[in-house]
Amino acid sequence: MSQALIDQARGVMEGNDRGTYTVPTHGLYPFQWNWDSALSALGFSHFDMDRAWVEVETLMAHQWDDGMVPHIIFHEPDDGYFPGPNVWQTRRDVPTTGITQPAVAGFALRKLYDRTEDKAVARERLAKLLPKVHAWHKWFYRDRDPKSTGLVAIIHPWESGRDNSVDWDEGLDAVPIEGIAPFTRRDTTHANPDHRPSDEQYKCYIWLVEYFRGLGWDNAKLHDASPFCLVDPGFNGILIRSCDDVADLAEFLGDPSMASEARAMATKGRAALESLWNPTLGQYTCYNRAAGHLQDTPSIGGLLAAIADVPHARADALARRIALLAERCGYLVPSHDPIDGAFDSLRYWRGPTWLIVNYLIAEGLGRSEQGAMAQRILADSLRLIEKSGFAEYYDPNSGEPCGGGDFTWTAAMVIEILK
Ligand code: 9WN
Repeated sequence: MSQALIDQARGVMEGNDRGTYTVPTHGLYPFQWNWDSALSALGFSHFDMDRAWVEVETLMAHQWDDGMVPHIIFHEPDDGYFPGPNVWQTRRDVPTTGITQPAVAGFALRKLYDRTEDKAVARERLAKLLPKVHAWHKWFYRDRDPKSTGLVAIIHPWESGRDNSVDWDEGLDAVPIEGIAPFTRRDTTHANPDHRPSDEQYKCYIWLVEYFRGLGWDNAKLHDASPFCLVDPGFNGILIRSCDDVADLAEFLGDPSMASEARAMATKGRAALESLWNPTLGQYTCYNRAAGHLQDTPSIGGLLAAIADVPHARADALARRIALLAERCGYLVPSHDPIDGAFDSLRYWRGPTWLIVNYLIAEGLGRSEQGAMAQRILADSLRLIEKSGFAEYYDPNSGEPCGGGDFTWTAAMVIEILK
């Protein structure tokens, strides 16, 4: 059974392989996405190590001069996706968006390095990639944490990778939608509109893009100028873990100065993460930096922080919180607490279960003495695959497949879990 699933997963990945990068799924997402690529590299690493490195190399080749790594790289023209390059107008030779996505690349590189048998080859590839990933991390702490709190903010919901999470509702209330150019969504022609963000949310997304574009995509200005400025525990957790992984890798490469810089960023971030602990919910929650308060939204972002090697007492509490969620749905981990009024079992990041987040949470819990819960999450993930195939995400009650089909990172996670 496992081998059959691995073979199928490999087929999905190969179907979305464009040679030097993968698309998340043909049709709905015809370009290279940042955190999709880093996670897909993990899948490749089990059957084609060279291709795994190439995936991350292609991503990092499109880093901006200031260190930012964009969230989409528009390698080939394709008008099947909105908003395309003509909306972003970032003026790059190969067009990209002007915002970023979760910093998974450092975490992925650590695994690629460990798994590459010929360490001379691994070191050679790493020597070129690691300074780029480190520069990205430094960019985060410079331009997305200008007051040096230890926690970075996102300025657009798309940066989080959890586009329409309930976490962003309050922040989006501060985004005016007047004056945007009329547009036609393309996502709803590929996927069921009931599974996608609402039109109102799309207007906010586009308003922010047009606003940042008007500021010339100058990252030195965007954080303070944005009406949407949210500190997400999951996003920060991934960055903290990647900084630690970069520190380890820099030690392997014999670069003590990079190692100590990266370690210092991780240590400061991990200490600051504590300020996002929400004792009422027993999980981390988002801090609305624009409004100046900790939110109470019970979303998966606060569980995803488990990836950051959090204190054992916190990991234990997160495992207990997930056990509670298990009583409220059929398949862990729902992206929003099913007993909260805003939960929607079908609508994207407002309830459905996603394999990539499951994997990242389980990976973190497994390192924090919560192996039993990690195994339970992975077992639920495989039950979903067996029931509903390689979907973009799943209804956490029925296990029904949602969004796009034949999804690259879902397939990559299956290989990662089963190998
Ligand atoms: C916007 C590609 C991406 C993922 C995100 C997911 C979704 C895009 C969209 O698809 O976002 O970036 O248009 O819906 O939310 O996590 O990287 O798979």
